[in-house]
Amino acid sequence: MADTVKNTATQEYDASQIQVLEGLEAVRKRPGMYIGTTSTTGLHHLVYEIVDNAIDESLAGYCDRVDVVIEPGNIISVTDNGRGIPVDIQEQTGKSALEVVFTVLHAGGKFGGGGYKVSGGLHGVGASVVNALSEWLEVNVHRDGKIYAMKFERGNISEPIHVIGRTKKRGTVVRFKPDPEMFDDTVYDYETIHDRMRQQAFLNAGVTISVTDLREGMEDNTDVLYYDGGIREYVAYINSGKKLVHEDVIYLGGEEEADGHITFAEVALQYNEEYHENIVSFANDVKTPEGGMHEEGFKRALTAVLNSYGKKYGLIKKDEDKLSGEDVREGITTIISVKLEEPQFEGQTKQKLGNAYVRTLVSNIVTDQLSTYLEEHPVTAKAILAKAMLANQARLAARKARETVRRKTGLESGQMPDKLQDCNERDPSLCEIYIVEGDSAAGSAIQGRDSRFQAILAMWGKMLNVEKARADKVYDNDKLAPLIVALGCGIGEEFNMDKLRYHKIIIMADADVDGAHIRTLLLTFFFRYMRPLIDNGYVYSAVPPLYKLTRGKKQKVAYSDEQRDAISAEMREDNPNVKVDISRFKGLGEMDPHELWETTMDPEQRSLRRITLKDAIAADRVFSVLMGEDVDPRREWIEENAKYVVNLDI
Ligand code: 28G
Repeated sequence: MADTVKNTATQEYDASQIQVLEGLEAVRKRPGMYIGTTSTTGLHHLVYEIVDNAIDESLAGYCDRVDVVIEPGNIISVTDNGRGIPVDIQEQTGKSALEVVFTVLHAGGKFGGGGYKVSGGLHGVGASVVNALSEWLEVNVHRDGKIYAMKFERGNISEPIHVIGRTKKRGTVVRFKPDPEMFDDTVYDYETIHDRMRQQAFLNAGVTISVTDLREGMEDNTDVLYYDGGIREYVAYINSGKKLVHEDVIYLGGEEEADGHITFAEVALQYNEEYHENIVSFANDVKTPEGGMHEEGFKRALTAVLNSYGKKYGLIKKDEDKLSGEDVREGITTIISVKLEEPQFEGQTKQKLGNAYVRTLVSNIVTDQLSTYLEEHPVTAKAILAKAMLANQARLAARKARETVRRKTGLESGQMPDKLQDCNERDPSLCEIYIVEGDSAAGSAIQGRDSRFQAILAMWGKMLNVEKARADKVYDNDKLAPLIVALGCGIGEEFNMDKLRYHKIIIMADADVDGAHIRTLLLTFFFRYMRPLIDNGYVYSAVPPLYKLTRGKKQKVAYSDEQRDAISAEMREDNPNVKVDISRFKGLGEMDPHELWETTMDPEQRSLRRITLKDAIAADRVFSVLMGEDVDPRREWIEENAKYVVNLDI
């Protein structure tokens, strides 16, 4: 009798499994379709996906603590103190919500009534995808005084739901081990997870998120992230160490209800004394780097409010003194966060918020509350206005300076600078420019290159510190002007990609501290004034070799210590006692033209590192430390981080 019951149960269980298996098999067949990539980025997305579910539970109002642990063996455990995923069998499906969440693709929908279903960077592919891509996953639910457990292997149920004990707590614990069959690399990076958790803690004021690394030797990796002030503290964090135009972070926020749908919007902002704008926006805790309606609403209202304040108090007198959007955003740090029930993500990479009513909502909030704030804080108001009006004047001055530079450098005439040895090819997509630091390296590069498609631009000495300079100074700078003219695409407001003369811009500098310095200065310049070059992947770093190995007449070069050892072993394979001479390349300048061509410039043999700046805020912080006014801390920082700077794209 007991046997019969068990059999029936198993059969039913098998039958319901078939469909589920098909669902999750699809994920294992084409993981990239569900998590974007199976690189380390995808590996980290698994954690974010699970944490997002816990954050959803906090947005629903039932959870205020999330603990993330990296366990030995790169196992991830996430615990929340929410209601616990429901475990009772649902009538329609014959399964528990718990099983559905982990075995049905796109399971989820709105949690509870009136909450926002937050979908992470992957837009809600959810826990089932994590399950499918895990060697094993186990979930414990503390609910109604009991602890329920369920286990899976590669998405298949290995232990159906059962009670394993009693508890006084409530909440959900998910532990999983990413499947090495699915990922290139299954080693987690504490910093990456920590950064993301900090962002989530900023965006969800009042939620405590702890991050702990229990792997051997990682004892120092532990932090508890809690920000009562939410995005106010986020702005203060980004601006920390910068000179401020005003002390207080300005906070504006509110919510709106229409058709039973509730939309929440908040903005925090503070001006610093630098010249670039830093606006970072989110929709449902997902970054929207392409902007969208929330950003549009903010920008529109900011410009309008500052102009009307200026007019009202006689600061802006004439119409031609009217502040532009760029003027009022100079030096601004802003976080915009909106939460809505059905976000529409648009644009090429689905990173732009499309819901038009959000523009009106944000614009109304900013118009009303910022006007009031300025009235109540006249000192801050005057400081912001003064900054924007100065920006306005500087822009006029820059325009004039540009005219002068055009005449001086022949920007218009098409005449190229003396420091450029141009190539013969005219099609930009086939052309490369090497920016070479130092006299002798440039000399070797000029002789060693393939002049059909490779141009060489020599640069000398210390460059202008662009972090501290306005556009007019940049144009007038004698180091940067030749670079601007050679690239042909203009800078800042005038940037025009169609005029770019080379589609590979290759920075060639030594792998030492000075090389790191020049590389960072150039990247700062590109980042601030020619940002699309980086966004489009046109900027590279040359990778010069570190060692030369010689055995008799045979010579090889190595780009790392590991490669040196491997090549050395290979060279003496047939004769272990033979002498392999290993010498270190001290710098690019010491290579003869032929060597430089073979090791660093020949497209058939060289390796190039593409420069990507994924996270504008992170980059901003790196640059700020590097470019700060105090020379000593900067030098120390470069020395400590030279490795990192050399490998900025890693
Ligand atoms: C620890 C790591 C990740 C979660 C909950 C709580 C509920 C839930 C999660 O429900 C199924 C579908 C729509 C209601 C909801 C509990 C309502 C009542 C929940 C998590 C049922 C999902 N009681 N906590 N899912 N919904 N935490 N943490 O995943 O109708 S997921």
